[in-house]
Amino acid sequence: MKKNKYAQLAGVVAIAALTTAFSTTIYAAAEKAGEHPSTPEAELRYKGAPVPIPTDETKDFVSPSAPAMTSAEFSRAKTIFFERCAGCHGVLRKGATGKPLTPDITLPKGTGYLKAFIGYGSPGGMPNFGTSGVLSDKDVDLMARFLQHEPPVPPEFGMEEVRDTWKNIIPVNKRPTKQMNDYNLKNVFSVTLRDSGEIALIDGDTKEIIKIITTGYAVHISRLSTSGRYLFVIGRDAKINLIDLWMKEPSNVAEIKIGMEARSVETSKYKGYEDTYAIGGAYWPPQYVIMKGDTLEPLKIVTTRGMTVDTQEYHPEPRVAAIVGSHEKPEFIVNVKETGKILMVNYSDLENLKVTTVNAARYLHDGGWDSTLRYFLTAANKSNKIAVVDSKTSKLAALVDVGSIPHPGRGANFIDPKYGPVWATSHLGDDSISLIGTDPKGHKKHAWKVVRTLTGQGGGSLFIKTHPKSKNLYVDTPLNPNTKISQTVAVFDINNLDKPFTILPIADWAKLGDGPKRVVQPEFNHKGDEVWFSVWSGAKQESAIVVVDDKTLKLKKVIKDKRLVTPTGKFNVYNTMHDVY
Ligand code: DHE
Repeated sequence: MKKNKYAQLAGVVAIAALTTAFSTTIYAAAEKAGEHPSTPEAELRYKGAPVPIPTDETKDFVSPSAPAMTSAEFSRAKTIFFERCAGCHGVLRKGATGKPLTPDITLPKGTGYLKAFIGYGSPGGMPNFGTSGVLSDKDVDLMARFLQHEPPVPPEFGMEEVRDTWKNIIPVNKRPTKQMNDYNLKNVFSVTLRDSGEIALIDGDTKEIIKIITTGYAVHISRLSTSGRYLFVIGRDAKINLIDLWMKEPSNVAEIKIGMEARSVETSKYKGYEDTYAIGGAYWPPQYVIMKGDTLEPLKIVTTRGMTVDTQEYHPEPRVAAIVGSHEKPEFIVNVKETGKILMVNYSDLENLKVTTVNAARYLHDGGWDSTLRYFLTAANKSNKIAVVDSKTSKLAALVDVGSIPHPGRGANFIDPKYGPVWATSHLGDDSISLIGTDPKGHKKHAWKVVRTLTGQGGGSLFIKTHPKSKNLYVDTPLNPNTKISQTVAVFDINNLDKPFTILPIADWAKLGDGPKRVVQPEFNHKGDEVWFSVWSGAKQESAIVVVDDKTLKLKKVIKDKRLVTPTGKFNVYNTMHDVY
């Protein structure tokens, strides 16, 4: 397995940095000599979008033993921290993707050490904020001093605050009772327009934009209600928009904020509870909120604060990562990132809430179902493991060792010609693709084992996808530092997995101007004969969606429109409703 080139370069840089005095001249010379990788914009964004918490609402603590700071300096440092650092290190700096940065750790290290770290980055993935020019020398110094003070604490967001944000824009009795438009809703796509805080609804048949709908800040993902009528969209500011696809012109019918920062939303999928409940998982405060499925009226808020799975120490900020709706029980399955625990939240009695805690591993992130929709496979990315939860028995089925920093999205299910049904993940930290056996009945020997490891184009992969009707496995690599890799996609032939992969030049096909043009997140149409890719450039640059014919692997259509600002995730209504991937 090749280690991500960026990580290797950063390693050299960090060692150099820690043994050398920290100065702009050194930065400049090293940059010229090509020693310092500058962290690409999209990678910085991936690692942590700005935390949308107003900095004037935090409780601040100035520690007498830490280096002095004026209140103006403290306030600027706080803003920089929320914009650049909190995504990885956590608002309270207890650590997640990034290392813990609480004063018990930072004070003994001192200002010089911290400056070097912030300036040059580290092999563990800390971006080189100084050498890349993202932070000035003055700001690097400011941050090094700030980190030695106690972390500012943002306010809580309980039922009163959540309810205050709730808007039932069009009450249920004023909504249509049947579909009022002619769209083939099963083949509509909801496309995240990350930097414009909107989604584009695109007709998968005509490839025309139906409508652009305003959503939350740095909008993140979409999910569907079981009936396929309601579309739920969550922004990083924890705003959830409920869009009614039955309206003549699909529109927002309700919205709410479930906290100050969030990433995940899901709906109840168990028989008898279709379209009944929705759940949102917040990063800050660390909590999940259960709502009515057709109005978003908040019903129950539950904190995720608690003890970590391994060392059993208290974590004040365990963020909610992926959530899936169980098909086996009236339960939501909730990944708690920093404690490494998976919660099976039973929604059949919200007054006497039953939560089964499944011990997994740190730090839980994204994941999806196996093809039978019984087993949930999810990445514990800092442990380089996939946790497998049996949603029928509410127990951990296995913890499977995979490559470096697994990042499956929802993963990909297919039949390996030799090993039977498998679920696959690609990785951020290396070029491997791990295929895990998922059939404990028919292929017991292979169940919950990595049965095969494919080698892809490189590290920096975020998403992998296939479809029950497809014979192809698509692996993106948007965060690879090499543009030849980040702007293309690898396609494996599922029936001939030993054959080398084919490379599709997706960004070239889009014929765009300058820009990073990262090719991200394959998504199939309803029929399973087309696969859609986003070509993700900067907010002021042209981006596109490229549609490929799955059989021939030929370009079918490029969707370009100046309203398609930074398209990233795409969610086909049918496939998302039914967990087809
Ligand atoms: Fe995501 C899913 C968190 C950055 C695109 N992302 C998820 C999920 C989580 C998560 C917890 C699973 C949700 C679920 O299934 O319920 N993402 C985070 C982060 O914390 C992180 C690393 C940094 C941040 O500050 O947000 C982050 N994510 C990104 C991006 O930069 C991406 C590439 C572009 C964007 O639009 O922001 C991105 N994340 C996505 C997509 C999914 C996702 C497209 C859903 C994939 C799917 O197929 O379901």
